[in-house]
Amino acid sequence: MRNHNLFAALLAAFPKDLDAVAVETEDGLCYSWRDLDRASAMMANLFDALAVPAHARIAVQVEKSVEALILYLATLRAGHVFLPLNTAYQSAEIEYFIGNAEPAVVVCSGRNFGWVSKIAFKAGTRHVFTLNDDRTGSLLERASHCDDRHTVALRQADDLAAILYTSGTTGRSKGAMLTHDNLLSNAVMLKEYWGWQPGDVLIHALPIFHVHGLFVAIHGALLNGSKMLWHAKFDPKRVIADLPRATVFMGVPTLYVRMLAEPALNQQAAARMRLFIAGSAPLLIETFQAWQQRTGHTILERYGMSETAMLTSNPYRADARYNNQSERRGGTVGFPLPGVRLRVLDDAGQPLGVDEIGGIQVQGANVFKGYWRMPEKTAEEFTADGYFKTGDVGKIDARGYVTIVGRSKDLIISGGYNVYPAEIEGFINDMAGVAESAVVGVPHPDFGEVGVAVVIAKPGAKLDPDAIVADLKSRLANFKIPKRCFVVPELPRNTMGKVQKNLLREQHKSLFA
Ligand code: MLC
Ligand code: AMP
Repeated sequence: MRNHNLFAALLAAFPKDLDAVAVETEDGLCYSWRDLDRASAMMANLFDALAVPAHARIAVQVEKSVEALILYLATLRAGHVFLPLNTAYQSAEIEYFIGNAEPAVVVCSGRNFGWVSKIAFKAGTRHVFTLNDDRTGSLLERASHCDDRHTVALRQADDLAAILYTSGTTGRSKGAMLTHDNLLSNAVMLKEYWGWQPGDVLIHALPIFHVHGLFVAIHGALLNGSKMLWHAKFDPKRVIADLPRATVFMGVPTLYVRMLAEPALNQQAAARMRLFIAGSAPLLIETFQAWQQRTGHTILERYGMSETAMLTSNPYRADARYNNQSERRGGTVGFPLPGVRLRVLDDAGQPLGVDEIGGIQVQGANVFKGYWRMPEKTAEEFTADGYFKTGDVGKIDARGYVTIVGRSKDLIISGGYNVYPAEIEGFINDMAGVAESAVVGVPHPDFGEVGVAVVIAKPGAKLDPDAIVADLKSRLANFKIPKRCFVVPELPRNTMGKVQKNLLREQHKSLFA
């Protein structure tokens, strides 16, 4: 029987020379392909020895490190479900994810062990390990006693490989269930579409708890047997210094904006590069053009989601198998990728014509299996004929290029991270003296968009905007904190009494100009 385990496909793509460098860190530490194989085997054997039940969730909140990458590979290898968590999440957020996912194993950094283990044990998790970014922690200690050979667990195409939590416009976060086939089919197709070739070297500078850094970047490099230059944290100067040793870079728009602010970025620095890819948030046309002028390279913008991995992409080169277009058009996200069916519909569910704006729906092998233990939410997000409603609003031009013009979901994308206003408003509304609040996204030169909170007080109550922000800071991930907070007498409303967020956005649009 064929093994559909994603790790089996990645392992099969390892180069013949297993002693070649697979990952090089900024300190010059080199991990060979053999190291990735053996270390992931040891961790997978540890999970087997613990008798972790098949298809168990392994929740991970650790700093970026090569060992964290190996933990991801080991989870797949042992046939479990990887559940990555943003390092910025605080206890209330972690408590929800662990309570909802009921992981068999939780891995956290040593400094968080106290509070994370308390939450995990309370939720019934049997094993809590630590993993630090300096190659220490109980996970590595325990795995070091395990055999470094491991037979990859047999998995079906439809078995879960990962759960990624994405917040909802209402209510709590939903865990998007991604199967081995969702991830592998997308990765195999992108390898072809983006022309990965022998000798490619990827600069990996994104976090590894989201689709972009974890799947698009890592699967791309591994499936091509390509070396990764591993940056634990994005630093524009260090990325620019590494460009002459690399050929591929992937980043959210903020990374490009920050690199453009560096005088060292020029044609010479980028001369050896083959491809710059951007996504996760809208890339401003100004950034696209400035990059072209400074480096001579045209950024390839693509569009995806946690629920679907990659959906559309500008072309890498003209290719008769696809659409024969070679132009990477700034401001667009390109064409539906091979195997992805994408349509734009009006509110009544009728298909729209060229350049008409409506809701984007998609279908394909890449589209997730549903939300973890939320069958009603899953049903709501799919149409009767099996298309997933992305919540993005866009149009398709006469040549087939897709443009995202907005979102029907109330969502702010800040520096590539999603922030759901409803979640922040819920926390503010619970504060003493608050009658109501509205959080809106406004343009920001660095993060693209940031949240601004507008709050009204209960009659007689006096509110301090700084105290509201401080309270939020103590409870929520830092990127979710509104960059400004205003206490006002009233919120603009329509005749139905609904808060008019568009007016608030308009009012505050120049705050960070
Ligand atoms: C950091 N801060 C942010 C922020 N990141 N504020 C708003 N939005 C963000 N994204 C704030 C912190 O709260 C803190 O504020 C201050 O900046 C410094 O924090 P830091 O952690 O030192 O920041 P920095 O390292 O500069 O991080 C910026 C960044 C990071 C752009 C490098 O946000 C990042 O790596 N973003 C990439 C996200 C990503 O990978 N997205 C992919 C999603 S997948 P204070 O006040 O506390 O000091 C997806 C699907 C797809 O969407 O299509 O790919
Ligand atoms: P996430 O839930 O973090 O996976 O975020 C997915 C969302 O990011 C999508 O639904 C889009 O709104 C947005 N997104 C991703 N790529 C792009 C892009 N290239 N341009 C505009 N928005 C994007």
